[in-house]
Amino acid sequence: MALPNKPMGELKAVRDPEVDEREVDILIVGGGMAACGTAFEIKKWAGDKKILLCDKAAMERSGAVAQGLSAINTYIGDNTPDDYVRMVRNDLMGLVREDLIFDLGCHVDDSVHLFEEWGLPVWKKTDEGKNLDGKKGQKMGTLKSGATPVRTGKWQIMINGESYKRIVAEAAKLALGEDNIIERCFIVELLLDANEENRIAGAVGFSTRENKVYIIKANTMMVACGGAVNIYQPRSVGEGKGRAWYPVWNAGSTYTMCMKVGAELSMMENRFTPARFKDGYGPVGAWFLLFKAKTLNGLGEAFAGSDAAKAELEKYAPYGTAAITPTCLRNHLMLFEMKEGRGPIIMDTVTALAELGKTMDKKELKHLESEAWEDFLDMTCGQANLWCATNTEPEKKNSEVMPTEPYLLGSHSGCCGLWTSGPDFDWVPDAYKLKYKDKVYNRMTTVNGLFTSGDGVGCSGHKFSSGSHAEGRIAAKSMARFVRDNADFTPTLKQSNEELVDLVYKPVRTFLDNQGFSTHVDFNPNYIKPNGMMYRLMKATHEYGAGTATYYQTTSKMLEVVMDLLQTMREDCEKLAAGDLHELMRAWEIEHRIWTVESHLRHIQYRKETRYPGFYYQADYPGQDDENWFCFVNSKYDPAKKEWDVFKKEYIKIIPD
Ligand code: SFD
Ligand code: AMP
Repeated sequence: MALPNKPMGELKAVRDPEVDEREVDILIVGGGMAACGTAFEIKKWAGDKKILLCDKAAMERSGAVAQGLSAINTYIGDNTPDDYVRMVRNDLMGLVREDLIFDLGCHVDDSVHLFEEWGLPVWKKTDEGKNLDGKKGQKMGTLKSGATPVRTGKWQIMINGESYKRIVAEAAKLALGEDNIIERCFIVELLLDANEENRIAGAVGFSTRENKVYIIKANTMMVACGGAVNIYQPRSVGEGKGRAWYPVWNAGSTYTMCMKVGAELSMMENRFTPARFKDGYGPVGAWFLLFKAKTLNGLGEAFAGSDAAKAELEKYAPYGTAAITPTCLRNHLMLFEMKEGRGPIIMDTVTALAELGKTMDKKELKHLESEAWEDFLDMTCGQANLWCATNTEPEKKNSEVMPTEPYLLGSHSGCCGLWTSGPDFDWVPDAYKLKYKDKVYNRMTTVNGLFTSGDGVGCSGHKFSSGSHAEGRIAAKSMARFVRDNADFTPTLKQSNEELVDLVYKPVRTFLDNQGFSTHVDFNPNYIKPNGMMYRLMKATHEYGAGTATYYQTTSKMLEVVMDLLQTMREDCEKLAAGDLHELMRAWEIEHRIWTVESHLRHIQYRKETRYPGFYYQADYPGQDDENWFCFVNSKYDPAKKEWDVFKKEYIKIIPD
């Protein structure tokens, strides 16, 4: 159940919180697209089991889809799952898990059909080729009944999606039941079983609205807490700070919590450095694909088709020379222009709208202009605000586009995450099947009973909102089977309740014990506030970890420096202090961010090539080295020995070119 908003200010934290103990069969951590998919599906398969979902926020507006979206980027429609695999493989420079992507491609449309059934307006094409948006689209029937969506690219369809997350969350809540949901519950750590090695047994978290610690035992668990944002110094500073493209609340909890219990990570070196409308972070997809806009360099040249650009792309064949240039290489071309002194990069909205307007009457033209605004109002309203604030009418004034600070994610145009099992089909290589007691469980991590989906699953990007939901549903079925097959398991925690409360409330006690040592509550010889730690992390990654400060470039020596800084940060996290519940959440978020960043940079350090130019550059190892590095990079943190291991994992091609 959602607790109401705070009446005034933050709730002060107390030394000894209440303890709420639960024991369930299935625990879902997160309430975003993937977790909503799981919540919607799970009761059908495990209705007799006890299920609980914990979201750190309120599901109606939590996660990446909080502000809504204006497109669904994965809808297979008349395409085939094989082709979907080819597209994802090319965009991610050849290295992906084709079993996971194919499996997703077979199921994703069903989630889109459900969204429409639940009330999401999907744009439709008329027989005359006109676009019908909003309620008008309904006249053409549903996608499921055969209506034609408005395709922007081959895979994307347009929606009126301001309330997308509310619609999806409502269905999830109705299916699971409000009594089985705890909102505003931040999960801090996962807990392994006391009797069985490498077996998940529970999780511990706290309420951000009450002084309460949750200790939850579970037989099986899904962790779908999204990707990692605010790990690098954002381009937005000062009063704009807090604005980012991906959801600022997602702090790498998925990766950190799973890695800390020993789950294997894969491709953590991969990041997504998106090109976005400068300062407002508005996505560019609709402008490139729907409005057919071009980007120009500072000299007004359409640089992407130039000979210099072609020569640059040829270096990265076959990906660079493919019909659709991979996302990282599109960035690479922008950076190339900027470094050559031909910046800034401009989205030519004026020409695009004028071109489209040529065949339109006055009313249609007005509608087109309103669509340009709605694209942002539906998913990144800050960009529309910025346009207002800067007197930008897109039909009269162009806007700047800029590669942003890096994000870590596994569902959009990136592919970092956990190494998980593929489906149990005969065409799936054994190396891609993870077993527990001789049975394969799709989307299970290398920790028995621990599943993930959405941004959590590594090596299979381009799922987007629809694919994350579908993957949550795929994992739900697998979890239901796991819990039935292992019904005799009794989760037993290694730690006492007292030890767990001590862990979660440590920052509160550090604060209470030391707050009198200085006159300013934020500065103290005996503690550091999470805000200060955030600046330390961002400065380190910005300068040494291939942030915007160095045009996304790092070197072996710089990586050594940042590793050293991270080590000190981790030690200093022992002294994090939190005076209220919001700050306690911030303390745990920064802890999660630091671990996630460390895994990212360890992977970059290990992969001695530059696989994703435009996302990052390892200057000591420029270019791709297929001979040595056409493989996944995986890592594992050993919770018992507190040691990291980073290693290669074989890539297996399943779908021919
Ligand atoms: O325009 C804890 N995305 C787009 N997808 C599309 O289909 N179309 C688009 O148009 C897309 N674009 C886009 C997108 C995202 C954003 C922010 C913008 C634009 C501005 C991507 C999708 O949104 C994304 O792929 C999915 O949402 C990923 O799903 P999932 O479930 O993996 O992550 P989530 O939805 O963010 O949910 C995370 C949940 O975890 C909770 N959480 N709960 C408990 N304890 C903790 N410690 C927790 N930490 C996090 C969160 O509250 C949330 O509920 S465009 O750019 O291309
Ligand atoms: P974005 O708004 O950049 O997140 O992109 C939304 C969707 O459009 C994703 O599926 C992208 O892969 C795709 N996309 C964005 N820009 C381009 C482009 N220039 N060419 C092809 N696909 C693109």
